[in-house]
Amino acid sequence: MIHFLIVGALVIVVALLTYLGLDLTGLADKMNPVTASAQAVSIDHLWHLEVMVMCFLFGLIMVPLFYSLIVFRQKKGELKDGQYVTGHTNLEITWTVIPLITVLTFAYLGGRSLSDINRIDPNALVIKVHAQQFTWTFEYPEYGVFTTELHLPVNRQVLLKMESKDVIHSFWVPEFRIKQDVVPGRITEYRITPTLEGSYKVRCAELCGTSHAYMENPVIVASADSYATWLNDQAKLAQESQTPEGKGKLLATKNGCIGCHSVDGTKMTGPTWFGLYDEDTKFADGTDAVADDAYIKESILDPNAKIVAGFPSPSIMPPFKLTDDEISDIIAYIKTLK
Ligand code: HEC
Ligand SMILES: [Cu+2]
Repeated sequence: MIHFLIVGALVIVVALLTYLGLDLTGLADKMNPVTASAQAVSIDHLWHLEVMVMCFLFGLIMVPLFYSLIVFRQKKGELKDGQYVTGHTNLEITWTVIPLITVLTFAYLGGRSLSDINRIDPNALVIKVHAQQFTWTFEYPEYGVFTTELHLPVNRQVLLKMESKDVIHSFWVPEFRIKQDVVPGRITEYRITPTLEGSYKVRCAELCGTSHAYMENPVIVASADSYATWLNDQAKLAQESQTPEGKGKLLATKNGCIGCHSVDGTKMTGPTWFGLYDEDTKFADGTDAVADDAYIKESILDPNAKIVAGFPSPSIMPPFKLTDDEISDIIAYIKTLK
């Protein structure tokens, strides 16, 4: 009996120490990035509870193990077999019922948290998300706006309707906690209520090809006012973009080109478009060519025809099926970038 009391006390002490240790080192819950959505709150809460239960289970397993190793060690000269114990109905009932209750409790808490997360706000803002190897494009349907940055107003539920152009991707903003697959051929939904202004990143969380690791775009959560201003500006820009250059810019955004190509000289997954037109381009095989209309057209329709020096072969860029008109609009836009 005395052994049970000692082990019981030690289990509690070890569980508490484990929890304190995890908490001090920040592993208990601080290891998650900041909590930036309403949905994250109940996930964090559940996580915290689970860590506590895990600390207790850790103690419950480790303490009897080490206690037995030390206290019930075979003494010198002791050759007899250990006492043979068999069947203890009460004990068996206990260790069946307690875990059952624990698991059912967590199933209930998990279900409750899931329904919290899926709570539907009929006034949710709808934004379409297009995923493709290897970038994200966001569409604000009522405004005809396409961007490669996701802008969201704070404290308002947003419903993302997500589609993939090619393979399975996964939409993940760690600060929002929730993760959702984006599957070709169907629309998946993702509801989020951002609660903290700031800039985050959406990352693809489903290995989707060679440049999967670079599939990340900015997510900007702003006050309702500055979100509205931004959206109006974008809508105005979209309206004004009826010129070939303007249409080209829109096409470059819609197709995700500017997710890989910068327009100001910054290095991204692909070569910058800044100063590209009419300049000499060097290729991986040592040859070179002037970036004229024909070359740019070929680069779009068949990226593997010529690989720009310093970029991996085969090309990371997927071939795009664009019409001649669309291509000449994009070229008109590229021409303006110098
Ligand atoms: C997934 C990233 C990615 C996307 C999306 C992408 N590209 Fe590219 N692009 C690249 C890479 C990497 C290269 C360099 C390798 C090569 O030559 O194929 C490149 C090369 C090019 C070149 C040749 C550039 C030069 O410096 O000579 C042009 C032109 C081009 N892309 C146009 C486009 C257009 C237009 C779109 C959208 C319709 C687009 N790209 C979408 C990654 C991308
Ligand atoms: Cu992906």
